[in-house]
Amino acid sequence: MRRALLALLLPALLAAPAACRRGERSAPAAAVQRYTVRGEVVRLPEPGRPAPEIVLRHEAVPGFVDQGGRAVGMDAMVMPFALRPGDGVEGLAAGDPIRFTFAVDWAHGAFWVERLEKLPPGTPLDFGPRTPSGGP
Ligand SMILES: [Cu+2]
Repeated sequence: MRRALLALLLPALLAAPAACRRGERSAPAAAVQRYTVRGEVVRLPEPGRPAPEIVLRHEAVPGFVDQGGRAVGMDAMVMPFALRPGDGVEGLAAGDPIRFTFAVDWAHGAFWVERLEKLPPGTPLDFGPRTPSGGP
């Protein structure tokens, strides 16, 4: 499990400036948060672009942690995510309901998708605002 996580993180670590890497070697994983949410494909990556990204609409993310470490949550929104080399989007089309995991590395200002899973057509999704924690 730990090895698999390291394999996922490695590309991000390699992309980080050397000065940055040196100081964070002890606990790099703690700096990256991951969220698994549902949503839909808005726009697939454009072929031939050097840094591919996919645009997704996601449901609210109640536990989303901001740059200051506070769990502020995130409302539903349309948002671009980086795609890492080798992460396929085969079989996906705009409008498809999906479940996906995205990672946030505030130290490097990076958001990227790690796993995209197609949900059955017609899966009901809720793009309303998040329920305030402790609210009704
Ligand atoms: Cu968002």
